[in-house]
Amino acid sequence: MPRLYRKTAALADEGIIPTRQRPYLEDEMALAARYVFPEGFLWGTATAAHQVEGDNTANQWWAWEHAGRVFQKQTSGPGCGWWRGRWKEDFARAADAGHNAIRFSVEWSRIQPEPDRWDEDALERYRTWARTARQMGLEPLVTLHHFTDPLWLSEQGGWETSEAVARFRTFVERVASALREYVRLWATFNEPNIYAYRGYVEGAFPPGRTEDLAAAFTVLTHMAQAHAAAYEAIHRVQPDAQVGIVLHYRGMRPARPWFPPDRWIARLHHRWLNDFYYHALARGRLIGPGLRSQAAPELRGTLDYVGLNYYTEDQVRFTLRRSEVFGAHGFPAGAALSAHGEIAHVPAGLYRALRWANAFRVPIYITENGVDDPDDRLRPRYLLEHVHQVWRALINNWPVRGYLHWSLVDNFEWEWGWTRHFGLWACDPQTQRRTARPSAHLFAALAQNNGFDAALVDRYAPAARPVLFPAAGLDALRAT
Ligand code: IFM
Repeated sequence: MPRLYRKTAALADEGIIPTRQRPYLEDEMALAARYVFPEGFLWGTATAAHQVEGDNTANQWWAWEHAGRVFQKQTSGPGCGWWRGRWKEDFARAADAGHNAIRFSVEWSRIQPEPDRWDEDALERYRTWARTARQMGLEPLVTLHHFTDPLWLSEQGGWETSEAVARFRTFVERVASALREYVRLWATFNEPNIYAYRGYVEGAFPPGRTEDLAAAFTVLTHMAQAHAAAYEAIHRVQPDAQVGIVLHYRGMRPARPWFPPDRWIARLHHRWLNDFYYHALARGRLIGPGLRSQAAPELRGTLDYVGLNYYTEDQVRFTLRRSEVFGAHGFPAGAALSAHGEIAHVPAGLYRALRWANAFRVPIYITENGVDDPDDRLRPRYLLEHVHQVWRALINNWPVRGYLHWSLVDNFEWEWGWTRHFGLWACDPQTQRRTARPSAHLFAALAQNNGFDAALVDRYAPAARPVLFPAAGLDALRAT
């Protein structure tokens, strides 16, 4: 192979340039090149009930907010007005923009406001949402648990008690029976690892406990068992359903790879935060805080797909601080950051996350990916460069079936209230006014063209051009 091609081949292997464009080294050829996604690929956005519906008065988050536990004592209030009817205009926004999927969650505390009371009207309303989504050409992906629990469940001890498993199963069976006509893709839990970590180790989520690793692992275990029970319950009422779980994957790399304590703690945090559900659902083993595991064969294989939420990647440095569980997390030097510095732009981390997800040996959906960015300063580039990583995974034949951006509209961001802005559309909670950000148009073009070319990159994120279509870089290579 000539030297130039050897180098471009190396770039292609790195995923820096698309393999099939290897021979096209000229700038004008880059303009003709396109990243193409498979037919039927799902493009859409993700939301969660408590973050958009508003007026969710019967769950533990509402109580937590009203106890003043959210930043600036903010509350979710009327949310984005979905329960008061705005869901429909937002679904229409997505459909008009050419999306073909939408992820939303159902609120357990609305459907079962008390242990022995079911609200059929609430169920009927979710049925309408799912049916309307379908009629609008949006494939609904419905999450059954997204961080909120009915207050009565929390008062009974929540997910620390094994009774929650059977309770959840009953709830899921009811929802699946009501919505099965319109919903094919179900997600049992959203980010159970974050629910357990924030609620029992960090303390930012209810019940606000800190450093209680034992409780966190109990919760993770019950949620894994509840997932398996829900998997079985849904398949019983809807044999052709696709039932998955949504996992938050946070890449963890040693800050100083040459320093063994950094390698050790990065690995430990990876296993705690990322690997629990891999062991449970792909291998049928439950791990505990000491990483000893016990067999749980009933969990194995209870997964038709895996939902992957990826935002950023961490560098972990060993510390003696117990409050950080001996690992201080930071970001790679020089990485662009989200508005409040909580998300670093590390698109290659999504590729690594997908490699990890591929080990489950089931189809993969990106169920969330996005950035807090009110001015849309970083989002267009973030979006394109992450979608590029999905394409890299696809050319390896990893079975990625869709990409759902977080989120459709700005919404209530848990401990940060209304101060974070993840929407393709801005949403002012006071006026309920929606405003499309440039990224809304960019994402519409991605969805409508089922891919993208250099012209789209130049229009929305010229800074990403050298990464995605590195013609100038190749000119430089040619000169060597
Ligand atoms: O808003 C959250 C969502 O509820 C779960 N995943 C991460 C998002 C952004 O922080």
